[in-house]
Amino acid sequence: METISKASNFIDLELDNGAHDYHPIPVVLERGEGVYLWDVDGKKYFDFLSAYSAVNQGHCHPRIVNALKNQAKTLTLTSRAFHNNKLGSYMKYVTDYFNFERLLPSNTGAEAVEAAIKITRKWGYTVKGIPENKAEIIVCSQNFHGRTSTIISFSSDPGSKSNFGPHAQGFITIPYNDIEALEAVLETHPHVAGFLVEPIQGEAGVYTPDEDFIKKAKALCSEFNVLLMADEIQTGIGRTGSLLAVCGTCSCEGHCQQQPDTYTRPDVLILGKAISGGAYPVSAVLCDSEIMDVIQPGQHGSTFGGNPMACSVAMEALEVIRDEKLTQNARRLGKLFRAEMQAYIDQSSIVLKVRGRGLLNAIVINDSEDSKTAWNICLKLMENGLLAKPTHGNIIRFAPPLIMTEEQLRECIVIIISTLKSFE
Ligand code: IF1
Repeated sequence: METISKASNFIDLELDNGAHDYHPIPVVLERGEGVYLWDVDGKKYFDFLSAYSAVNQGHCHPRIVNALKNQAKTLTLTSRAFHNNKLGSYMKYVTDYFNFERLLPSNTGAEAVEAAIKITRKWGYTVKGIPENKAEIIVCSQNFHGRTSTIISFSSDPGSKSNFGPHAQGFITIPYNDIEALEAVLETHPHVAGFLVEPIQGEAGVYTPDEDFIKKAKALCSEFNVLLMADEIQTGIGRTGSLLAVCGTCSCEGHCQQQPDTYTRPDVLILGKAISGGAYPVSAVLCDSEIMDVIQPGQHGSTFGGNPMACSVAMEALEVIRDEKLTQNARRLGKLFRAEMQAYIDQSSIVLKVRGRGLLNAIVINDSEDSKTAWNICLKLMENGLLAKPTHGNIIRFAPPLIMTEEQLRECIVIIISTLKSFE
């Protein structure tokens, strides 16, 4: 007799009582460990989304969970009205880790992006000398930087933007990976304060730009006295096989700030997601004093920003990336994944291409953007024990935790290719 899944009860509770702001894959998860997830019926899956690259260190990593538990029993939140014994050491640890002078703590990625916009605008007025309320920030089409009212004002996705107006002003959109367009805007717009960019566009479908795009963008930003703002919320913390995607394709041990020929140092670095290993909401903006010091007491803040829980969890999560050499593992396994997928794609009728860097990859399905094929493939992958989700239409993102072993990855490749073949 077929067992009845318990999932529908949980799904109905969400449908009956919650906002319908998502259309999830129909699986109800109750436990995670490493690269694995289990649903409420006890079925085991490989996680190939990693909570959109927040769980780079794997689910419920024991060191991160212990840091969470120990801090939770001691002191969770003080607010910034008072000091606490974790924030200063956290700020030093993270600024040393990424080679910047100062850190502004926040909680979600969008919150950090908003802070970066405020810092950049204020730098534009008080340092660059842009006339009040005239500052502009350049963004790229197909961007994803979060879902606040300001951020969706410069989204090019109608679903994220329409009917949420009136939209914020002061943003100029150029095509992604278009250096000439960036230069043309900089030459004709003297009030530009910053260029906000994802080194790889995740949500758009894992678009990897030309290798020298970020380096050339930084050179133009320097020439025109504009801040390069790198949104590494999804691409950072080892995901792309470098500590940061702006590290480029260097062959370092993942900390290539010492190799300026391959590393493009942004003026403003925005982090989130895996900075905490997905165990707690943590985000941050890093820059040097000449930029961060435009913010004076009372000019920015948040209730939870820099709380002891966030500090303890994030320090341990970043230490795990380093101790377990997860950046290097992502680089090695990413190459293996794309090579194996390409070998299949060369004779596939259902997949057009694979692209990505490290363990941030995607395949493009040979069907129209509005087809259900990618979705149906993900449903079949779920049946076959692997969880992934389409980004847009016909693109499926594959982003497992960076702790994956070669053996596990090869097992997942078999699942993915056999599933794809069933759609040939
Ligand atoms: C959703 C996307 C991914 C991000 C980058 C800032 C943020 C994100 C590069 C904001 C967040 C999440 C948000 C989540 C799904 C997921 C996502 F599909 F939305 F675009 F990963 F690609 N910059 N991305 O990727 O960080 O405020 O969420 O902490 O909103 O559906 P957040």
